[in-house]
Amino acid sequence: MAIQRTFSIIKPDATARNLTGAINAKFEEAGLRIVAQKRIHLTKAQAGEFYKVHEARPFYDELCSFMSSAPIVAQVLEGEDAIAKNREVMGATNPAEAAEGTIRKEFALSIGENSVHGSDAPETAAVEIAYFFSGLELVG
Ligand code: DAT
Ligand code: MG
Repeated sequence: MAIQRTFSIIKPDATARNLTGAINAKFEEAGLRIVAQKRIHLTKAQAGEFYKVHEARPFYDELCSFMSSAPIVAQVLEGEDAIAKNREVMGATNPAEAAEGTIRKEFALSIGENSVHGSDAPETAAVEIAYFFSGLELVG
């Protein structure tokens, strides 16, 4: 597997509890390099656009309200097999099902307020990176 890039978000529940550094340490310990990073406060419309794929789901409105409730940290992580590796470090969507040592097991509050987002495939990673960053902001 070659070097890949994936898109990551440290979500409002985590920035609010000052967990950015602790979560970044998990990424770096796993061999993921943070090649771009910025703290921003999304509008509900911007969160809605990002999560458009979930538009029809019953939790969509709640998800968009949560994602715009406080600042997020948007990131690009780079490394060997970065998409799958990041999903592994994140843990399952529902923290009750997340493996020991994962970010969601240690920090998530609930299935909705689950501390991190990570791309699920190369195609979504490319779209998500481009939504938040220009090429000039990616510093490998
Ligand atoms: P993931 O973030 O693990 O890729 P997903 O893409 O299925 O999970 O869902 C996106 C986000 O939506 C998830 O991180 C939290 C929220 N979510 C998912 N399922 C939910 C549910 N049953 N109730 C409330 N929020 C949910
Ligand atoms: Mg997802």
